[in-house]
Amino acid sequence: MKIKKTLLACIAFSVIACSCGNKTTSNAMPSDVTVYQRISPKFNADSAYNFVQKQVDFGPRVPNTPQHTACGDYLVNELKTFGANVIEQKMSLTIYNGKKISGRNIIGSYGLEKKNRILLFAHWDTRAYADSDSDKNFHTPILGADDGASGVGILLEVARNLYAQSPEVGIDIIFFDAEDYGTPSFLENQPEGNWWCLGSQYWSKNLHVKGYKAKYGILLDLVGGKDATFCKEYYSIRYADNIVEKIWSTARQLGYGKYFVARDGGAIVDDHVSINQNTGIPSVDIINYVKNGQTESFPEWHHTLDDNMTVINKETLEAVGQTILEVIYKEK
Ligand code: AHN
Ligand code: ZN
Repeated sequence: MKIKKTLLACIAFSVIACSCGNKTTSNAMPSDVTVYQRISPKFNADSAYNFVQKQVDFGPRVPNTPQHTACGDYLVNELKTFGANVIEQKMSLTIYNGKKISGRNIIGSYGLEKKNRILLFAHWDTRAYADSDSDKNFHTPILGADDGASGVGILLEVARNLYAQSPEVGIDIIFFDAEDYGTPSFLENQPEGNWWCLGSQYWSKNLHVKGYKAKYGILLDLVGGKDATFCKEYYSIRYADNIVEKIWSTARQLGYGKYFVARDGGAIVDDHVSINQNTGIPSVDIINYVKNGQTESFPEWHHTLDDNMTVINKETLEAVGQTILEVIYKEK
């Protein structure tokens, strides 16, 4: 018994000794671990969740429907309530089948006098087709709680914080329209062309302010789902490698490394692509899209009728929202 105890003590001592390295301190607890001090205001995930719920309560937000118009008006109003300077960019867009839809990009700006600016964006429309659901639901529009509303909800909560406390840089928040009107997968003849991300394509060629420039841009897409994983998306690394590192290392310091993993993701044609290609604003996509060896996948509710409030998770909203706040309040 005595021997056993001595042996255990020896093992315990050597573990402690090892963990202290060659430092001369004899503390059992490592005393040189510095805890990261957040400088941004606390992100309120309950409030962000309510902003997601409010959008979903309108029903699907498919262009050319009354629900879409009503939600757009609501978003303009919220941004104005939170002190943003709001510009609505209305446009006519041609979709994959040659039909025309009316689109509206909603732009809220803070600190207009500031030269140093950061662009934050998400899409506010939802998909007209549940084309990843069972075939009887292919033509039913989706609620897009995660696909659409989550990114906008987080950015509305960011806007509420910007109103309460100004960061050093100027911020532009854009809610892009018609991201999700891409060619349905059930169509046998897939037309040539870039039919996703129509609102951001339009903006990238028709900036709301002549000569608009930002240091960088961050896109939030599918950022509210339970057990979300954000890999380092291909175009984001290609065009904005240092911004990817900035965001992922900030997330890790804040304790959100479980969500922001240090792995390369697949390539996603999303709202950041035309912005990277046409405006020269290096932009990153934070998106729940996982690459595992040869297989790449969206979450299982993506483009199905299951993309409703039951998949939305407050911890995920907090991980993304707090990371964004920290990144922008650190910026000079
Ligand atoms: C592709 O599916 C290649 N791009 C669309 C990205 C997307 C759709 N994000 C949300 N909905
Ligand atoms: Zn989508």
